[in-house]
Amino acid sequence: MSSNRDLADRFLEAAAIMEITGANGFRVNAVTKVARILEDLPTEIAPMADDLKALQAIDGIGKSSAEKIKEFVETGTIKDFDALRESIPPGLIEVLDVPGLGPKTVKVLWEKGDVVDVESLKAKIDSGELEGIPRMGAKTLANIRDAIDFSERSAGRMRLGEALPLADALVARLSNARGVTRIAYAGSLRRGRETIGDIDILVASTTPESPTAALTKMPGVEKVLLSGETKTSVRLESGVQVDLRIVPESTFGAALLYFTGSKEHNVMLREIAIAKSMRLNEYGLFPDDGAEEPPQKRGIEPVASASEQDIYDALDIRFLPPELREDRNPVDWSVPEDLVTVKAIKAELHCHTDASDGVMTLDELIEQARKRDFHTLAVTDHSRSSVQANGLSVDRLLAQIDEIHEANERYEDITVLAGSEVDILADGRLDYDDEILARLDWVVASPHTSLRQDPAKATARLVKAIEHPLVHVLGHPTGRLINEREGLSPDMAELIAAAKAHDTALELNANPWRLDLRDKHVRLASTEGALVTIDTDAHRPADFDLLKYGILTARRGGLTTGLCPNCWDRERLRAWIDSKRT
Ligand code: DGT
Ligand code: CA
Ligand code: CA
Ligand code: ZN
Repeated sequence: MSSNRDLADRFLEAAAIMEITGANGFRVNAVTKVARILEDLPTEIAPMADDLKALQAIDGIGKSSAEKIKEFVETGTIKDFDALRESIPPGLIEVLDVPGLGPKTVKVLWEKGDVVDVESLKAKIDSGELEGIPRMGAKTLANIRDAIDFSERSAGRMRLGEALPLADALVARLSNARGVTRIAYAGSLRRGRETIGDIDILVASTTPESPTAALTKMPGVEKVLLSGETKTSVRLESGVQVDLRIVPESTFGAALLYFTGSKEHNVMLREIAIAKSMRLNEYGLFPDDGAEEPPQKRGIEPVASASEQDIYDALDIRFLPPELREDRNPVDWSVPEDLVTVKAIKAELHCHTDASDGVMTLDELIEQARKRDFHTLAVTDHSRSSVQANGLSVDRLLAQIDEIHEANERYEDITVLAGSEVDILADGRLDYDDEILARLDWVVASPHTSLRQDPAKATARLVKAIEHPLVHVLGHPTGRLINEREGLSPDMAELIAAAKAHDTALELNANPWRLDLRDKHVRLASTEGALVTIDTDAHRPADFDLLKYGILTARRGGLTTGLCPNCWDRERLRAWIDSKRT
């Protein structure tokens, strides 16, 4: 929906096609740079797009890019880029979307292997035709085949981090429609799943046609799939489907419970109702009189229907937060009182400054943490092996430690710790010597490379980092990127046992591309009593707001504040941190 995003995508696509067709690297970089600038721009560019001078005043945007931006905003397309598209087989663009396949490889596959789309790529790998082509060893080809399978398996499911902002915007828009008295999103989104199939929205309205029209006539709607009195479905240009249901206000709670699901949870609640001689459906909980016809159609008053809480109460079971409604949890399944919340988080322990690949200065980073009332902030830039992320040499790190300690002196209200996100090398050794690590207040150890290692090696590698006496937390343990990269598959039970034994935490990285630990592994860690930190891995100010995705995932795993160091008070957190320095 954002024109900056759409524009950036067109520039990125153009850059990729230029690379495939062999354009000069300098020109390709210039176009890529424009895309990055557009992505990072804090405000929408469309309103200023008719002013070529103002566009060119933005660092990195030249005359020809400014003209293209203007053309896109005015006409919705860019002729030069359309022509580029026509210079390659149309299916080659989707080959570029295969995770891990860059333009250089696609160029080779096309020119030397006659690959024109994903189908021909699959067929030619399977038939062995591509073996022997430059740079295409058997292993590389097998990896490409895996990546295609992986992306096909995840096809159609959108990342939570994309769906939630979209749903918030939809709810805001529809709540302004005439007659709307209640509105909420439901489904897997409300349960906080890491990917969602479609967006479910419930509305109570005195005039159902107005929210319905507000949805079908909304910009960004590609197709109206179905539009009736109580249900409307549309597909957005981003490909995601939105289901809007109009429900009676008096039974909104019953509808919310039903459409939040999961299906398994609904089945369980219905069985509990039946055992108590009642009937549960999306209109309420009713006394069961044995009749065939649904009770609401016979004017029978529900026992409970206005709120979810009323229904749980009437069934005599404890309210289950949406994040925990995934499995067929037994009725006596205990719901922890002190599940983590966004508000309970008081420390950020994994984030980056412009010393490595972040955009914030140290002071800007501290300001972000203070704005959120955090009592502790650990600055963790990348280590020397992460060359692409401008990782710190030992000398730069030592200078930064002093700089951070000086900054810490300036603030009463926040403790600023000198930390590092240290690479875990393929064999489990860390990227700085112990003598250097010992000078840091805080150490996050994370895997960034060799992410296709076999599981046994990965387990040994990560356990070695967990056991290291100077390490506080294992950062994004698998390195997976949702819908994009599978990452390591270590034996999680073994990692969790090692973490517990060595008083080392496992990180739940809140970035919605990562959510690593994933929910089920948080659950295992919680059950075993291992510590789990929740951090945003912020590289820019807005990243601090990604915390909510980590919290949803943590709650799905049943994580309580007692096992989450970010929720501890300043003294308790510091005592644990310092226990690894004596
Ligand atoms: P998704 O969209 O695939 O990520 O997953 P959900 O859970 O959002 O599923 P969806 O959109 O098909 O339906 C939303 C909720 O409606 C679902 O969680 C539970 C409820 N529901 C849908 N179909 C059924 C059904 O056949 N039986 C029961 N008991 N509940 C259903
Ligand atoms: Ca759904
Ligand atoms: Ca749905
Ligand atoms: Zn990292």
